[in-house]
Amino acid sequence: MRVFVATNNPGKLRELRAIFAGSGWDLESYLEYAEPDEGPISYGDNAALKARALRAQLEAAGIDGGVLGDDSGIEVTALAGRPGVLSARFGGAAASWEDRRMALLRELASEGSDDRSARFVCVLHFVDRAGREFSARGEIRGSLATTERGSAGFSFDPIFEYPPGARTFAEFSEEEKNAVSHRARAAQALLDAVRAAV
Ligand code: ITT
Repeated sequence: MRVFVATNNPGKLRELRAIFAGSGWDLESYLEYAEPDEGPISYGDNAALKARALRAQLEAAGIDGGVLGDDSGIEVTALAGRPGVLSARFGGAAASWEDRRMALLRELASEGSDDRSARFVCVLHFVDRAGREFSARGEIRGSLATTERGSAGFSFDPIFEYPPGARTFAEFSEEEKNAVSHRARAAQALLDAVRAAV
């Protein structure tokens, strides 16, 4: 099945392609995808917004296929779950991935808490060719490292230790991350839901 992914994040796209490999879903990007303005409300709303926006853009271009939106984030317990749904913009619109990681570690340090626990959350929203909609969520609990380590993955991966105190996601191979990640868990739940509905 041909499925277009509503993302401009190459790290997500690469992971989703690998996760869905062998599922019968053939994930493609749409270069002209214009992302909608995300809201601060929920991962589910944002994932749906992205998928529906891409669906409308594909329809306008006369292209047929399913669409998949991913909204995700990192939630730090000692920061009351921040940055959460605002993770992509944490530290300001112009910040680099490294700036964002450093800003998060600084914010946790200034909180003065010993609790370094954190989780990644992902919601995937799928709209099939007939317009039926499915949504699924995945999460993974770990902890924040004190300094970044590793060079794989993207964004917050170099400071996310899984399990707590062990390697960071940026020290995992892509296969290792995709075996346990929030995104992989959401994908499995989504495939189960879609297959159950057929
Ligand atoms: P699109 O909206 O174009 O898909 P985005 O990066 O803006 O890309 P989100 O709004 O969903 O996507 O923000 C998710 C952010 O959460 C992402 O930019 C990272 O900072 C963080 N994040 C999510 N999953 C992650 C992962 O697996 N590894 C590292 N950081 C992750």
